[in-house]
Amino acid sequence: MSQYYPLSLENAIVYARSIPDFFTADANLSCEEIGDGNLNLVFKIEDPISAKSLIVKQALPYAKVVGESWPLSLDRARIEREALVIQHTLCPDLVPIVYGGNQELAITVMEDLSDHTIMRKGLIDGNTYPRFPEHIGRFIAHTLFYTSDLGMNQQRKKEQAARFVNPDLCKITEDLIFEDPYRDVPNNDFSEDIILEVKQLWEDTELHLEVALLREKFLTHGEALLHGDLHTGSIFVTAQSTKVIDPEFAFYGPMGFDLGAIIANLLLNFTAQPGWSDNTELLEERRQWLLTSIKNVWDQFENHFRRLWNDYGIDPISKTPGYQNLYIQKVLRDAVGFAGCKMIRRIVGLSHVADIETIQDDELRHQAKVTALQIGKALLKYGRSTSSIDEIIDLTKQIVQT
Ligand code: SR1
Ligand code: MG
Repeated sequence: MSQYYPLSLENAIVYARSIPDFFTADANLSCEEIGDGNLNLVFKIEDPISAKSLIVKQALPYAKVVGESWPLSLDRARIEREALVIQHTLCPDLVPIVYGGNQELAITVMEDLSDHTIMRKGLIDGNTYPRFPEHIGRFIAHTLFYTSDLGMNQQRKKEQAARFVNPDLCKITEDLIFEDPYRDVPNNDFSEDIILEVKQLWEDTELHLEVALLREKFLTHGEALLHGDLHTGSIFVTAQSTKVIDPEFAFYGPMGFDLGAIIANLLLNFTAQPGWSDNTELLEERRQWLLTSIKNVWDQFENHFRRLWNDYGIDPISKTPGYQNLYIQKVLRDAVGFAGCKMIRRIVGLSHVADIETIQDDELRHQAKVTALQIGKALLKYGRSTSSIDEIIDLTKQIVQT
């Protein structure tokens, strides 16, 4: 029988004390539940005397954002914990340390990152993060390369892929990103002011074809171990540091998916900027920083990935002239298409982004949604023809100029 129960503040403290060599036995620990995500409980436990702290994260057996009517497997806590350990091994400076965990209680205990800010909030507050493109480009390159057939033993990769079969969380993505926004279903969540744009989306079969091709890749292309939900709410930042958290959607999927998530979320913030920048000069400056960051993320990813391939590729046939270029081109095209899907889902489907939703002015909020849909559709339609990231930057600029 399952031993699972949702932790109270007191239980979380008891559990935190069981982590060896962290808190002293006489520490007077405090605990608060700080989770603001859609799916889990997150407790911060602190010793006010030593100022040492850690996080106890517990998966709930249902989606918190919807309620008990949407059951979810607790195995996602194991998947998240194991993904964090792999990602930390590959990028120790970019992923929190895991101190422990408990399978039955669906708990992971990890490093507290309270000195960092969630990137989405930091961007809304107008901050910039100069080291972010190198950090996230390197994170994506290393985690994808070393978990793919290019960088790890191919038989071991199959065994690893089996440990990351993640049906419940993939089903959320399949529904919320690749299906619901393109048809009239109750699960959608959009404001009445964009009903015309949404109806156009439902009727646009040229667009649906692109979504179907990307959905097929998501369902069938197990290229590498993805983070699976790499939006700016899954990233902690300071000016100097970047930490990637929350890989509970991890599974073996197409490499472009994680890159697409980063591109989409920077572009969603880009579309929201008129709601946050109170003069034209600041607006232009902020938007330029976001577009330059998208380019730099891609360039950093590509440079790191090519270097890993050339220096650490394990497979002689992958050194065949021309193969690497075609592979990188495929990843770029997929990333652009997935970015389009991920922008559209945040406007039409369940679970929106604060960058847009918290804009106070109704007209500016409306405009941000319309622009996000325009860019998302353009990325989807252009995705399969993309040959450089610069084209995506130009496409975005053209859309906001017209
Ligand atoms: C029901 S979960 C909604 C969304 O939150 C997560 O962060 C994922 O993006 C998911 O699609
Ligand atoms: Mg999350």
